[in-house]
Amino acid sequence: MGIVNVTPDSFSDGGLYLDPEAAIAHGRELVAEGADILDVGGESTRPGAAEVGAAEEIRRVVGVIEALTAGGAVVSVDTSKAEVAAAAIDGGATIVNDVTALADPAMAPLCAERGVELVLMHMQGTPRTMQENPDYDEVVADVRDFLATRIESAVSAGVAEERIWIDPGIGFGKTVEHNLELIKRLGELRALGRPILLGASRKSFLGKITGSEVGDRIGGSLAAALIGVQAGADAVRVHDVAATRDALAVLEATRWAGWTGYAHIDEVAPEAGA
Ligand code: HH2
Repeated sequence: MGIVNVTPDSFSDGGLYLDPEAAIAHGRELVAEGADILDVGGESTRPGAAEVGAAEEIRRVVGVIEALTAGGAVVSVDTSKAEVAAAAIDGGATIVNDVTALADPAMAPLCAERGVELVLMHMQGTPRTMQENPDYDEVVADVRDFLATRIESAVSAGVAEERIWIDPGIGFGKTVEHNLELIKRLGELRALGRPILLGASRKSFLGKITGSEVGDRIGGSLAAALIGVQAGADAVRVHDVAATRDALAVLEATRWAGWTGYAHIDEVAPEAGA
């Protein structure tokens, strides 16, 4: 999942793609790099970010979504407002990525009615306050229990269970330790029976570990994506699609190394110069 932030203030690429033409070009580039899904958002959720009204969020994302879906891209809309999600679905989005996991009571009924996929993400607190004092009894169990209740709410509002994704919400009300624990033990969330999305790309916990500034966290981001997929993530939400694709291709190839079950193994010629 490639990130298209149509915002002035996102933590890593704020302002770069606020112009719709720039956002559309960026989305197309990410598809060319191998993104299966584009996650288009019009409101930053970084700690302390300004809230945006629905009308402004719609103005930022809908034209971009229309252009990208017209070109064949699969688009998710990164919003917590049902009004924005509805306009995005009209524009062609088929996935709603809700970082508040249904804080808006109209969100689940909308997703049920429109038959779209729904990502439920864990957050402690709100973007304005979430990093003040994150606190858990046991972070993995607490996140799992929260997601279980939100899956139940979505299903009872009529969302088909097979359309639901879950996400531990790396960086949303979590210390460095909490983030690391969640990535390392991501597989425990599989008990909920839903596919897992992981978003660690360029986040500040990586900078705290490596000392790298936000634009220079690709190494840390790739490591987090690989560890996350090894631990059980089904999809990763990233800024650097081409590099992530390459890293995951090596992981995938390594998983299959030595397997002799190919039907036509004899036809696989040794690679020249390998
Ligand atoms: N992280 C961000 C935004 N949306 N959605 C999901 N499902 N999971 C995430 O981890 C996630 C998300 C924050 O990253 P970004 O979009 O790069 O920044 P900003 O919120 O400042 O726009």
